[in-house]
Amino acid sequence: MKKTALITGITGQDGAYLAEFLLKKGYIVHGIKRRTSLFNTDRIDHLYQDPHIENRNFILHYGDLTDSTNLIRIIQLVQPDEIYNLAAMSHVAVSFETPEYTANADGIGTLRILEAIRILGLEKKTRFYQASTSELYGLVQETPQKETTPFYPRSPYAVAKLYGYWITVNYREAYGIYACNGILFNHESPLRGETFVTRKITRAVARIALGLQDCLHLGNMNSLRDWGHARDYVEMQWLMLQQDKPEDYVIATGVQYSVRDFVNAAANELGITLRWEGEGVDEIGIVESVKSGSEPGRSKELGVRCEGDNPSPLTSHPSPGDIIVRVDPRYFRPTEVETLLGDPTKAKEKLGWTPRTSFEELVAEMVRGDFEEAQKDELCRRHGFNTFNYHE
Ligand code: NDP
Ligand code: GDR
Repeated sequence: MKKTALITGITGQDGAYLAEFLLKKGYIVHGIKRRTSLFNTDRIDHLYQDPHIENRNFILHYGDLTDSTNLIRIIQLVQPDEIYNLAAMSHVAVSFETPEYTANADGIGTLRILEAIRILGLEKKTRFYQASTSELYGLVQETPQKETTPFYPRSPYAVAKLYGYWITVNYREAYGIYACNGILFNHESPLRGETFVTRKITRAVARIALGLQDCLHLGNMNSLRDWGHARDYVEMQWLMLQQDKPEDYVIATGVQYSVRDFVNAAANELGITLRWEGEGVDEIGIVESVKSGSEPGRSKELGVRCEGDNPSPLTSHPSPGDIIVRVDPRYFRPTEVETLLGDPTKAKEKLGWTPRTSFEELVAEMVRGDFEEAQKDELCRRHGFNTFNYHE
């Protein structure tokens, strides 16, 4: 018998990787997508199956975490063996602007699914994964952070996720539901949303290299994160639901870099030179010039010229000294999470966790993806079509 999984947030970064992973494992995958005025299924279009054929193994339903009756109906219809609750308003900075909605979707949304499992009498059948987050640690009480580290959330997003975390624990203890929290640290990929810092950086660096953008505006350059690859992390989400006993796990690489390190690594990939300007830069005493450390062969392979190469007639490579990274306080958060570093020992021991992708490989893959996209935009521009400058 094939297993059936239901993924909320299937149109997001993790939803797309997880759906692909479960389909390869032979699952029938159902997903909940929101109705939007423009198509929002770019990340999963390659999995799409004609709804008119029989025995599909990839099926989408319209739904929303703020709508209980809709969730109950879908769960009743699907009778899932596993539910992965990945849907959320997942942007920390935006949660300060939409705190009530964030609480509703990310906090109460989790309760709605757990209640649906209970109302439908699926407590013994359906296993539940909750997308918890390292943001729960917020103002960190211990470094590195592990499963027993006390929480101190620092944003409406993190506070909503705190509710999601504890209601998952409570339903496990109260009703015997196989329910787990994955406390995942930041994970990125070429599918990452364009307004999260890593993707904003790789996209901007690629566009700057091709003359499509002239400046990357960032907020806190000094915040430290433990960044892994989403493809590696979704496998752990699945593994958590395959154990004898439901438990909560930290998933992290155990290695930490700053936002500034990420910018440098991305610029290095393309062999471009950076200068920094703005508030916060002085804290470490620089307007910094970062000389490319990438091999010339690699830059050539990507089609970007390093400093000193002949200018191509097709691109407007920034000249040395151009300011292309500027710190802009508008991206500072009312309360910031300055540092996060995970201790994944439990996941290593019990789930056999080893992150497969290094920081350098992650950055390289993201830059390459965005460079290919930027090349398409540059082609459009050359043929007289407009391309927008950049997302904030
Ligand atoms: P994304 O922002 O890429 O995806 C979020 C998904 O949730 C999208 O499919 C989005 O739909 C959907 N969604 C948002 N609001 C609702 C709603 N009200 N009802 C139904 N669906 C909704 O996030 P990620 O894939 O990066 O993250 C997946 C989960 O993991 C999230 O819960 C996030 O908070 C959590 N997390 C992420 C980490 C990371 O580093 N990526 C780390 C730790 C936790 P649409 O496409 O229409 O916007
Ligand atoms: P985060 O990710 O808040 O950790 O939440 P994000 O990439 O948004 O920020 C990481 C750090 O970079 C700093 N920063 C900027 N961030 C953004 N978005 N844009 C900027 O211009 C910028 N400049 C500096 C931030 O201040 C922050 O310190 C992500 C989300 O995926 C959550 O859903 C998830 O729970 C956590 O990771 C773990």
